[in-house]
Amino acid sequence: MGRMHIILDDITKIKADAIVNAANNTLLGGGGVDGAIHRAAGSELLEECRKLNGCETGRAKITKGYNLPAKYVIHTVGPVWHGGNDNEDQLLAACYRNSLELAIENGIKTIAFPSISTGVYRFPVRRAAKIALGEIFRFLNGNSSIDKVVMVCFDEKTMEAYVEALDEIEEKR
Ligand code: AR6
Repeated sequence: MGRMHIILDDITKIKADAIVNAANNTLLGGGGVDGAIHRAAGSELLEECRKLNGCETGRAKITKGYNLPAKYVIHTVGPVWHGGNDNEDQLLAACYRNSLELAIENGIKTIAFPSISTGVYRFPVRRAAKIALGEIFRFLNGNSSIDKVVMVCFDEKTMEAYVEALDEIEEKR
């Protein structure tokens, strides 16, 4: 297991250097985890987000965490699921990779991710879990400056998908 952890929790409660937000292209808030993060962080988060001019799908931008226990929020935009032939897998992997790269640039050592794209954006969760963990492990193998990555699952079904994906990766080792 090492630096990778999977937990069942509410990401707005996590005390890490950064939590990741599954945002949309406007970065101006929404439902799901995005809504929860904006509510918990307070209106200053939206004020800072307004200055960022949105974010492309697969890319990431950073803000402060304001009233959150986390110091920073890394906002990334996952792909909307259109059946799998619209570059969804590559864009989802890019979300994790670009978020981790931004973390390193900002001296972040502990980071928590939600299950990007598997809510409102309808990406199949088992497929998303394999891509997420594969990308995180690939990144950790090449970077020693990140101490801890936590996948924060909000429901049992999501938790099961990520635990299964982790088991599969560990069996291959
Ligand atoms: N902590 C951790 N995970 C959560 C929380 C929470 N507090 N709340 C929800 N989740 P979603 P997406 C889980 O829909 O699919 C927004 O409107 C949720 O159960 O939040 O990337 C944005 O503005 C699911 O497993 O994000 C975009 O428009 C996972 O987070 C759009 O939704 C992702 O679900 C993005 O859709």
